[in-house]
Amino acid sequence: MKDIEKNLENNFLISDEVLKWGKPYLDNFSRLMTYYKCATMEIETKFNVLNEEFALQHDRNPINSIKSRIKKPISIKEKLEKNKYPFTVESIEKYLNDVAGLRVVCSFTDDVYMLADALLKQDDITLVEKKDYIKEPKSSGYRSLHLIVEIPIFLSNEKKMMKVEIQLRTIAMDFWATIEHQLKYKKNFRLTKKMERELFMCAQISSHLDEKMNSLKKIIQESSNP
Ligand code: 0O2
Repeated sequence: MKDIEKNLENNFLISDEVLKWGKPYLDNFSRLMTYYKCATMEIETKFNVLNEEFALQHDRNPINSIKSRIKKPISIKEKLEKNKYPFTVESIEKYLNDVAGLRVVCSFTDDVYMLADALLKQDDITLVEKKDYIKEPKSSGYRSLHLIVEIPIFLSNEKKMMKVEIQLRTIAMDFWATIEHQLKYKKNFRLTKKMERELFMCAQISSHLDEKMNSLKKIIQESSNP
């Protein structure tokens, strides 16, 4: 029990409501979070394999970095409550798609699509939802390719299907999203309309940069493999 409480506290959930759940329920919560962690590990391995294989064939790595995270209990609670669902282990599994999240940062826009296609072709992966914010950026200017996939994890006595959200983006998209997030969520400060417009323009500049880099890569590729 102590371990679970400590684990929850480490995740910044200071909520009597959750501690009131009692040991069996807390155990279920902890077990579910572990399953999500296992699912992100499976997907991360798949991307690492694709990265290695591509490097063998093309002499460069398409993946710059991979980060994974399990949503904090406090964020899980807020998201469920925002959507009027009860904060229970059952609701988490049923209604949330982004408890397990993976961010794959690539060198070029072409790599984003190549990796997404290669992953989705694998026969243990099921696509649940795809949002292409590269082709259709958000009104903020945000660009990334989002996939919600389902993947099996194999436990000692059962196979469990788990959902994972994957965000694929280029270094330029990641730079913009990271800085924009930092600026937007600064305490006691609200961005003005002018600042939002400027951030949108920065997103367009980063998009232009991606296009330039992508076409340079194509020219170099074609001249080295005529
Ligand atoms: P965290 O901690 O990154 O997970 P939903 O997830 O269904 O509630 P929505 O809008 O349908 O909401 O999901 P969507 O559009 O797929 O985007 C969710 C995630 O994309 C966000 O996660 C961010 O990581 C990222 N994102 C979306 N829009 C923006 C944006 O304008 N700027 C930045 N920097 N990131 C964005 P969370 O839930 O915010 O948190």
